[in-house]
Amino acid sequence: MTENYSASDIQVLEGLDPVRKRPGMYIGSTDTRGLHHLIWEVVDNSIDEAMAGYCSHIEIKLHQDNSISVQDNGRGIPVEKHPQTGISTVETVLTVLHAGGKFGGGGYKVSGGLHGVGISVVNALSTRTEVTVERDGGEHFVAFAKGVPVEPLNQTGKSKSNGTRVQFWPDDSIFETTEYDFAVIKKRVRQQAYLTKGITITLSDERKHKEDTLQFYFEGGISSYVHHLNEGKDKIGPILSFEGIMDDVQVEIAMQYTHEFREHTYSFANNIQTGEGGTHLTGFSMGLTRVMNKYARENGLLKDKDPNFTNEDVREGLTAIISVKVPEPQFEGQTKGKLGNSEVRTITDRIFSQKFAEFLSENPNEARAIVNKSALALRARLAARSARETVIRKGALEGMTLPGKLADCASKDPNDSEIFIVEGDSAGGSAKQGRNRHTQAILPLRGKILNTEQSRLDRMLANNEIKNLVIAMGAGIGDTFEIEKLRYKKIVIMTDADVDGAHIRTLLLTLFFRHFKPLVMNGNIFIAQPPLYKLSKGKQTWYPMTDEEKNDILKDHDIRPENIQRYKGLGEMNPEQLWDTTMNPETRTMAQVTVEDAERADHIFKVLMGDEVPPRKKFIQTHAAKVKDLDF
Ligand code: 0RA
Repeated sequence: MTENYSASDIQVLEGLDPVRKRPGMYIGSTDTRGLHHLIWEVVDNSIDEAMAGYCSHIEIKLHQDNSISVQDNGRGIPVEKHPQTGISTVETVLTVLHAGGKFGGGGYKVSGGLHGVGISVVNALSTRTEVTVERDGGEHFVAFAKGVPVEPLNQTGKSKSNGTRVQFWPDDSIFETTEYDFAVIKKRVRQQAYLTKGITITLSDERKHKEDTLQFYFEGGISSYVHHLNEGKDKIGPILSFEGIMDDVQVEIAMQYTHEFREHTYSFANNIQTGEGGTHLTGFSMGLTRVMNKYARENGLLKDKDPNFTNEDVREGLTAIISVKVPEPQFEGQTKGKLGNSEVRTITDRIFSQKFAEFLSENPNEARAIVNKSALALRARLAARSARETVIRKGALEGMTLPGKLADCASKDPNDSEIFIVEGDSAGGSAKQGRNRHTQAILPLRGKILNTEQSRLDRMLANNEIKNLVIAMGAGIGDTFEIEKLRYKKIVIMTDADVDGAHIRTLLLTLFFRHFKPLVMNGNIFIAQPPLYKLSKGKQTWYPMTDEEKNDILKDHDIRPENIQRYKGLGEMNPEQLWDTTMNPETRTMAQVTVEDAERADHIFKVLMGDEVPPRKKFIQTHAAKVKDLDF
């Protein structure tokens, strides 16, 4: 370190020390999510540069040593001395918290904001960070270790171009893992490319022997996104796109109806996905409902006796992307995934409804097709309600007599109660004997439960296995579902480690995903992880859950082939083994089911459960061996 740096070192320590002490405060967590956060942080800076109109290419590389580099052809981070810190702007941006755009002078018109913690956080959490800036005719280089400059800013050559390259090596003493997931990155990069018109992003993975390079460029921006989401679906009308600016808030919407039942709406604020929605989504929804009702009434598509479309009616079969750019975004909610700026609601509503109403009145044929889709939804809703009322009147869920097949637990406190949904009566028998009777209930399911993808509530409740499950859970179903009444905090799916087991598990997940989504969101659903093998030698026994684990044990211990048992089903385990390996809360591993990626889950459910057989067949053939991973 040179003398020049003594003054700034103090600042660096003051600046970034808290980040290393409490990384979770800045990037959420130090697990794989937190790790990926580092990339988003760096890429978002380049995207900001693109949104400001200065950058057309971003190149992301995953290197063999698990470092990442992100290169852009933006203006380059300024290298001259920063008036407020006395050190160069590039070092300021890298070593002072929250010194992203603000310190740049001029900054960006709109910036990410959600992550927005700045590149300095990435720097603090990396063993090494290298920054190369091309700007003002020169190429400049600076390097840091754990946030502290170790190679001072230096001009390393001449350059006629502009841009910034950041490469960082995440600190493995901070992160639980430093292994990046290409699929996760790919998905997000694709999304960013859709949202930033005209940008080209390349992504390459050099960690594998075979280099993998992808390039994303979408001429049509979010309309291309809708096109992609609706691929293979039966569409109603063209992709509609609307945009406008009001009070510095920029609104872009692309949408298209399909003959599906489900809705696929994704909203973004400043290119950040708002998974919990917010004012932009509310504005859009309100506008959509109002315009559709008005058009339907004025054109006789809704009769006097018909009730109005609800918001759900007009969203059935809709695929839409709502993207807004807000100068000072406020993110709220549990995961900061909800846009809070109240002015955005009226702005989105106004821009959208005016243009959408215009479209409807100018295109009567398309308008009729779209409105009729909502009318169908309305009728189905009324029919389903009356069917449900009939079912409930007939007492399907009434009395709440617990099903005979349920071996309930003694505890009545949901917080320490669990229910195991077990495939087959024989495994059910073992589980009943092996369980902790005080806290664990067992519900055996026979055969394949009903395919719930397409079925309506009334039909589902006519199915005994499902009815048993619904009654056992005790919280109702559909829009009468009350999570507070849930009788078990943990609902554990326990199926065999074979293709049938995977099928039943997927069926159950579909059921939960479609009809008990709050349970999935709330983290109540688990998948038991029974072992694949039993290995024994003398008095020692091992229960490896994967082939790798088995091989590792075989490497270290001389085990005779006769002492390797592969479990084909849960039924092969005696009650004690089942308890020891799979059910005992002290020793078991369970996978918690999350809707981390609702879109992906949705897709898998659709392929596996939808009425088109060929894709399902192909999917199962391709993934049979790793179906478990794919579920979640
Ligand atoms: C501060 C000010 C300016 C640009 C940037 C930062 C900048 C940061 C990053 C991070 C990755 N790529 C980047 N590109 C640019 C504006 C400088 C000017 O006014 O010329």
